[in-house]
Amino acid sequence: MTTTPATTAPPTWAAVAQAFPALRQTVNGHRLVYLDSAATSLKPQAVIDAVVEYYADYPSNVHRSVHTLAGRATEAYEAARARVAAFVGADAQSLVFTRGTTEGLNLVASGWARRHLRPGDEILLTPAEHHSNLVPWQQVAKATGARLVFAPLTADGRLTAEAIRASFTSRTRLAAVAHVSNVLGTENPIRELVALAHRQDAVVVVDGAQSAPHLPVSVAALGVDFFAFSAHKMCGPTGIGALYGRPERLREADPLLFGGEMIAEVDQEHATWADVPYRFEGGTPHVAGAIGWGAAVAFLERLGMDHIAAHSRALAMDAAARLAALPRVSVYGPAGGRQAVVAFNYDGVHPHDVAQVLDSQGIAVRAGHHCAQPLMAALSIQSSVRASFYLYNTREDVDRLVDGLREVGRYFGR
Ligand code: 7TS
Repeated sequence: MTTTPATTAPPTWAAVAQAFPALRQTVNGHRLVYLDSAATSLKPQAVIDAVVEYYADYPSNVHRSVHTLAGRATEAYEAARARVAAFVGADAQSLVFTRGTTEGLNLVASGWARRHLRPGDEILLTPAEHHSNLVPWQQVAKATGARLVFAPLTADGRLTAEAIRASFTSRTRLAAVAHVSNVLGTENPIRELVALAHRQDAVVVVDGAQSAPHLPVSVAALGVDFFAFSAHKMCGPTGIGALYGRPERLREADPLLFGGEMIAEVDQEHATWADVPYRFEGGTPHVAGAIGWGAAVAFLERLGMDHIAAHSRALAMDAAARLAALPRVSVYGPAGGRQAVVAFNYDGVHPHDVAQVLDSQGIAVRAGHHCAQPLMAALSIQSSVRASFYLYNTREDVDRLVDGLREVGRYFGR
């Protein structure tokens, strides 16, 4: 985690919550407690307004027409790129807009790895990866003859620098690891990974889906080659995300989509590509999404990422400790050090039933395998319940979750 000292007092989080219209409703007769932000976050009014303003006032395509509305749309789209790039410590020219983390990881897998990996090369992963950072590499391995290698986790689910060192070989050409786990909330030692990888020119791909919303991130300070993240988990619209890539790596990659707006010159038989990042943005992009994401980043920056990191961490740590103290509840992951998420099970009650009883009390959680089936296998479980916290949650929400679980016990007579 890149920490810069907080220069301002933390916001009043209960007041921050008022910026989110979705929280003004009751669900099943109760004030909504939204604990599913790892799946997608709620959206503040400022983001909704930015999207509405685009559609109402200047709903034009970008990078083509010369009329006034088109100019305004292009300017807003590119301003959003600059803002999102700066948010993760990158230059605008190294930030490709995608549909989300999944597309960004696929772009690296199909565009870069398929072209550069050879039989016998190794791709280093962990057993805790989201399927979006696993399945694309399985496909690359099948297509190129490269081999998947998994760095082991500790018994409590952590990835240590020692485990990375022990799993790295002279054949490792690429490592793809989540910055923060979407199930355990653990933060992985990316700098150590980068230091090892770059000694032998191996490429480091970071899945930032769960870190960008919560931690101050600097891709420059981390030194990663690629970093993929999604707007919708950080107060922005769905359907848009970004892939940061070191410009020289981006230039080594093939585009995923071919067509309009990604070319330099085209004749009947051939085409050449526009420079990065535009060669990866064929077709009309998600203009409203980018503009809304820019507004989301402005919203997060106003609150301060250090404050947000401390807040979501404190809530998750508090919830983990209080849930672990309940009879029949098992919490997964390390006791210390988790960011924003708590996965758990209630002994003898299926996670979906737990989620249903919580929902009947207006508490939204996710139950299932969380798109991390290999991790479920490593934990010797099929599935779990997951509560995930963000900047609009408060201690009162943790109280509601704990009370809700007591109700689960009463409901199922346990
Ligand atoms: N990587 C991680 C670590 C994630 O948590 C997710 C989404 C993705 C990749 C994929 O992101 P997308 O925006 O392309 O869909 N995670 C979850 C989750 O934990 N529950 O629902 C979606």
